[in-house]
Amino acid sequence: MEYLTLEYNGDVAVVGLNRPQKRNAISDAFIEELNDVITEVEARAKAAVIHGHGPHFCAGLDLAEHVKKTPFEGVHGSRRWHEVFARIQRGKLPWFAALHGAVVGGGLELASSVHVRVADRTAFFALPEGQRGIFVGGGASVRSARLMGVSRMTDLMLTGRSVDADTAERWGIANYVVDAGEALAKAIELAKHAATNAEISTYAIIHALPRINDMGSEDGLFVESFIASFTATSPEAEARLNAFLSKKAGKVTNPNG
Ligand code: 1HE
Repeated sequence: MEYLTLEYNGDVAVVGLNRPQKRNAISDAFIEELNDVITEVEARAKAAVIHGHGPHFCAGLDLAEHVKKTPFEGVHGSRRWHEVFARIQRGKLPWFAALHGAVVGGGLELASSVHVRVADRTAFFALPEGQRGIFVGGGASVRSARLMGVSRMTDLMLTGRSVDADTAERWGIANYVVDAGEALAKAIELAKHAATNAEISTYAIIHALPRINDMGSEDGLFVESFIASFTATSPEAEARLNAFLSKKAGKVTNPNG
């Protein structure tokens, strides 16, 4: 592979963006390789982690390639990002991102398509498209806006400013903030835990929650009942519920010990 690395840690696939000399900027060929890696990961793993090699997670769109495109090629390019990132957001597996350094433009769009984001204290987040004379095209107007809210995203895009990891956590972009260099280990730990969930519950969590979030309350509650019943009456749920009742399954832990 030219742009990515792929390793396995038990049931967890660890995918590395690996174009550090260009700050992991995403070209057309990079997106196609990511698409192929997702296919491979879905066939073998139960959860996945994505991280960046080098000093940054990802500098976004490969701007050198973008300047050569016609308007129509630009639309197709954006739609391809949507297709590939949708395979992450609404695929078979839960994805976790380990973020450090620049999480910028398309890098933030990629990070917004995963299910849980762990940022270390070196991470900074920005949408500099306004400064570049372009617009977001990898799903940020939908995914990143839902994470942080339209008002904050408008501010980021109009001012081009960066926000740090703690602000990103406050804004709902990052789920966890850890010390420098610790994001990958934390993301793998979380992914390993998610890999032990019932597959059907994980599928419901990653597919139903964003859809219900887009529905009106009554529709959402109605859909929730069917998913709740479908998962709870599965053989796996029966086995897991019985394991708890016969004291063979772990309890929920108190974070304060
Ligand atoms: C790139 C890119 C890139 C770096 N496309 N080549 N994204 C941006 O507007 C972010 C642009 N990048 C930066 O602001 C900085 O590079 C960083 C803050 C991310 C990193 O800074 P630094 O000092 O570590 O690296 P650098 O020296 O700026 O970059 C190293 C090399 O990577 C350099 O190339 P070189 O040939 O001179 O060594 C840079 O030109 C190159 N490089 N970023 C191409 N993005 C689907 S729509 C999505 C829309 C967007 O993503 S817009 C946001 C684009």
